[in-house]
Amino acid sequence: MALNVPKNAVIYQIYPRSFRDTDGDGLGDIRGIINSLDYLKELGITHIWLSPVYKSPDDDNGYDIADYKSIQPAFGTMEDFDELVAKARERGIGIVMDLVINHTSDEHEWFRRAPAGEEKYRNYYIIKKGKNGKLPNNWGNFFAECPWAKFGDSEDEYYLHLFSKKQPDLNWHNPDVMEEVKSIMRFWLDRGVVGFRCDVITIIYKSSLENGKKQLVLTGQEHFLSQEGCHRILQELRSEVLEPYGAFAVGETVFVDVDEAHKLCDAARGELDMIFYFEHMECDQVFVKWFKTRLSLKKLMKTLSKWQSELEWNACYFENHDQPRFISRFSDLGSHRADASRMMAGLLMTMRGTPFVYEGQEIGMTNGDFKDLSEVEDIESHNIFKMAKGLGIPRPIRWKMIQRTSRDNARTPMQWSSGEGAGFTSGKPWLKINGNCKTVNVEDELKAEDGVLAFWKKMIALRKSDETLILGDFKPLYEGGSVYAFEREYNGRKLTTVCNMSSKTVKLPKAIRGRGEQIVSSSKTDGGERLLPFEFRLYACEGEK
Ligand code: ISL
Repeated sequence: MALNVPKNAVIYQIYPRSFRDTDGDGLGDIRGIINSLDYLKELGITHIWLSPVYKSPDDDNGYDIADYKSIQPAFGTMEDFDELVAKARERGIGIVMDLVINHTSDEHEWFRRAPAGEEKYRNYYIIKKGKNGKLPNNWGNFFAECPWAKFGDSEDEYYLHLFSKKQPDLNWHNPDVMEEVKSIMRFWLDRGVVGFRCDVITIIYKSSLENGKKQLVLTGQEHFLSQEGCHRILQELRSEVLEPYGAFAVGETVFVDVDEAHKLCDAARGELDMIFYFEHMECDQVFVKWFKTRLSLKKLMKTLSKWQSELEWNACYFENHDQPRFISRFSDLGSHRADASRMMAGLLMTMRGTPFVYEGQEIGMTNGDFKDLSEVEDIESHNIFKMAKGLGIPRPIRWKMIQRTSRDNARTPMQWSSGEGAGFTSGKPWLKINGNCKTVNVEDELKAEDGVLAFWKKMIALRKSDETLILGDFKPLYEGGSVYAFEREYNGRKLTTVCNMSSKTVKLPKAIRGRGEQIVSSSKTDGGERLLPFEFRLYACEGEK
């Protein structure tokens, strides 16, 4: 089986509640996406990955699905969705759905019917008796909750939830669950979607419910992380559902290493097209993501090079709805926001694999400017704040932790203009709009010829048209101080990417001089031996024909 994702794809992630509101309720909607299609076409992207738009009580902003075959009323109707698919297709843009199949919402009909005594639906979930008045096992939970909650009115039965209490885990030992998921996937494929982003896909199969080895995070993971059963499920979904439609799948794979990634992405095994790994998201953390330290450029470069060298094809990303904005991680960003964003565009678009751009990244949006926990909505942030209190961490320190790591940092509304509601909404936005919308917004960027957006457009266009960027192999060239350089090569033609990942002007290292003609620079540079703050350069060497 070959890759189904087109190699020249550039995928744009939309977090619908934060993208564009057209009815004034403060929440983005599908109409807002439809109205933005020309903007996205101009940007040059080929696909939109839609974070969940299904019916949901929104305990985890749609990642708790109450009905997989419906649209959240606040986002619009099924007709709106069909219109989106059709109008996107007219512009050469494919729609990718978020497939959340580790868990449902506790408000899903299956979960509601289970405690009412319907054996069929009880078997859809993982329900277990407690042990002598204690919980069924000692596992951990992603959201720092207890992973077991009382099931229905039962005195001693619990259901497993690796995320919030309102997200009961599905039982993937039950063939009926598999059939339901196939039917859900076909439902959307029949409506014209071209692929899926598979939420926390490597934890769906629990091979036992035994106690786990005690760990600081996620005790029990040896029983649910990357189990053989998960690979079998992916193979079945691929051969029976994705292949007949020629659709692709990108997996969100928590705690994955390179060996596991090979298994998941090896075309011959027929599982996923590519994965989102996390290691490069962890270069500014101490052990867990809530304890942040200075971004280690050394670690970042090493990690990028490792994954780029190891996998022939993979998903490339620096931002999504769960991660702080990447440019905000540079400890010395200072007044170089725009330079850093342009540099990241150059880096992302010249890497090997499918680039994913997260909404707002293309105008250099930064972390939310939250001043207090009351301004943060994310369930994970609130849970961690509570847990840290239990550990005796003083409030100001707890707040600092959340301020820097909260997933809401990337979920602030899209900044369309400097006007009221940032052009996102005419109502009260569901999450505080970043005050920097006065200067960081699409409207102003569209007017700026050498702005951030213009550079992202240029790099996206180059990435889609240049064979070496699309098909070339990858070789790391230089990782020193703040300079990162690598080479892409195809049919003897070589392209060299050089990034200065700091606010200091530095010398172009000797090792990467003479790499051919400079074809792009992100700064107003003389092209000489000095790399300006956060400068990106691309050199081309035609080689022998
Ligand atoms: O970022 C994370 C890992 O450190 C977690 O916050 C995140 O929950 C994890 O990556 C899984 O994410 C996905 O599944 C969650 C949902 O809350 C996230 O938004 C989603 O991307 C549960 O469905």
